[in-house]
Amino acid sequence: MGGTLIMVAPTGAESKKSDVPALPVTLAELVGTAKECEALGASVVHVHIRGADAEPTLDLGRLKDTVAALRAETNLIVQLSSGGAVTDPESDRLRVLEAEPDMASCTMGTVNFGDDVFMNRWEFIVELHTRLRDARIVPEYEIFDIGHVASLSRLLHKHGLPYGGHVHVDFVMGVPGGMAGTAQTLVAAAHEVRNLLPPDTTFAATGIGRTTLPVLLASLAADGHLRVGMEDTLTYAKGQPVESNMQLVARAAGLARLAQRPPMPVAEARTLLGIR
Ligand code: KMH
Ligand code: ZN
Repeated sequence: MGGTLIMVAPTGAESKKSDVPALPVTLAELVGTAKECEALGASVVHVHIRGADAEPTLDLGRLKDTVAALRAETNLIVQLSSGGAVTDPESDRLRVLEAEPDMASCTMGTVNFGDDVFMNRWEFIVELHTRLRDARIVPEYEIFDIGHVASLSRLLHKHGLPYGGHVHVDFVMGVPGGMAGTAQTLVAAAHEVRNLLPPDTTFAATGIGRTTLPVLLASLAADGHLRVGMEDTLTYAKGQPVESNMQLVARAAGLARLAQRPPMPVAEARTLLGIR
């Protein structure tokens, strides 16, 4: 077993700043958070941005400024969310690639998302996968349900490998409407990856809310990587709100060391993922 790639997802599109004051929503807050998380062992930052009103936005100018600032102030791999918020139109989600990040997310199917629907039509997935390759951006395929692994297998067989040739997936577990955030489900999803995807495919995992710790521990044990952050987790322990993204990255890095799989340096993560 090698080191652990730790990705931080600091903001997301679902929580309101008024409900969660520690959520980084300004560019300064995001960059400051990213720097501190890098120092604690993160190698990738998964970015959703907010507008001046602190609401989620896919404004291209702001996205470009964000990528530039993260590149200037950190050495992190910059991954933009192409998922945005559930209300974002497909055209805006595709335009995210014009901000030229190192990576972008690519969700592998439609899923109920709490009371909402996170829509990802097949034609949209094909378009996003193709544009990512044309733009030389490495995808992170987001897997909200086990069937999404089979969809990814179909995508790769019909439309070819992504830019760089390496396949990396992220299990987003415990979303109400998606796969459960349990060790058993993670093992089943990892089996599907081994059965259906190229042999060197890597996976990371995150568990939403109270599934955070079981998913983190199961992924470490199953040779997976980790995503942590306030996009997914707002409670550190029962009755104890998360204070910062750094608190979550520090916990993940400590557990990774305990598992004899210490945080992977950024340069190693770039090589693993095939980032240009
Ligand atoms: N905010 C969710 C609707 C992604 O970043 O690509 C979608 C999401 C996945 O967070
Ligand atoms: Zn996201």
